[in-house]
Amino acid sequence: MPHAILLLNGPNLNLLGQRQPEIYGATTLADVEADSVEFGRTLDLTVTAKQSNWEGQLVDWIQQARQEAAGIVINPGAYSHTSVAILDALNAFDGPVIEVHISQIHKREAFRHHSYVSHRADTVIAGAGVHGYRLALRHMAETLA
Ligand code: DHK
Repeated sequence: MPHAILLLNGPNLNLLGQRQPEIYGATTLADVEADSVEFGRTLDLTVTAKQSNWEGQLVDWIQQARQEAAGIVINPGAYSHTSVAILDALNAFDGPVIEVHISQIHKREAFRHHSYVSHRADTVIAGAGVHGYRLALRHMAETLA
């Protein structure tokens, strides 16, 4: 039985490929999402990909995942550094949580060094570019095996 995985991307990640490509790369979110679904299939994971710029929408989807997903891969974008609400929602989720940052946040501005989501995440991947999503899915598959 494939495991259902929720892949969540937060604010401004809809602009992947257009926004600061020197930091976030040239790949679009549509490409990342399609690749994650495909790659997930090879790992026996059914990946559902969602993106929102709205904190409350992300909280709603994380709450929904309590019934619908075995694990969550999340790039919370800037909400990593601000959102106790997203942390609280993730704390109400029982399965594995993997936090992905495309950039190496610890090499960047000091305000990006702290992530509220990291207080809950079982695994944190930063600085691997969009390949970080594949790394997360591979690790998720091993964790759930
Ligand atoms: C994406 C963002 O939008 C930033 O606000 C974070 C993260 C870093 C990333 O590297 O994917 O600080």
